[in-house]
Amino acid sequence: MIKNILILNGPNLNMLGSRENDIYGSDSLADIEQMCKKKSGKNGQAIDFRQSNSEGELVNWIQDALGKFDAIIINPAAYTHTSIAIHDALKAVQLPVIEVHLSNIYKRESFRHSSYISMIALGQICGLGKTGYKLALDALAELNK
Ligand code: CA2
Repeated sequence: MIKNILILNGPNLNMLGSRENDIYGSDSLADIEQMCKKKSGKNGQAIDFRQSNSEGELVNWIQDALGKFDAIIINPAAYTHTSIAIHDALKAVQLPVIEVHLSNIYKRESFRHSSYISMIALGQICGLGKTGYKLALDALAELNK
């Protein structure tokens, strides 16, 4: 059963809602956390929602997830396109992973078109704004059925 879910957010996502609203929407990360709390409650899931600007901290959190969480939803932000360390950590813990992006990374600059995460993820959701987080929680709930 996938019940306990770690939701990780990468660098600069703490600035959501304060600028670049045309790309990322007007909600703050706290708003998205509240939305995830509501959705996970309805789904019978428990979430731990975190953000870090530090690659090492994200790697530590992924390593620590083993034995504490059943799945990981991650928006690695810019580390999506650069981080072999996050790729390796996610691969090592062997938990189901869903990758989420607020924007459609394939409609943007070419350096955003590749992801080190998607090859180890169950799936990737991008371009649907904050709804992507809800869909990821629903997808994990469906896996229990
Ligand atoms: O679309 C996404 O969710 C991204 O993961 C967001 C990252 C970007 O590097 C990825 O290519 C796609 C950037 C997050 C930065 O968030 C900001 C929010 C407000 C103001 C400035 C940056």
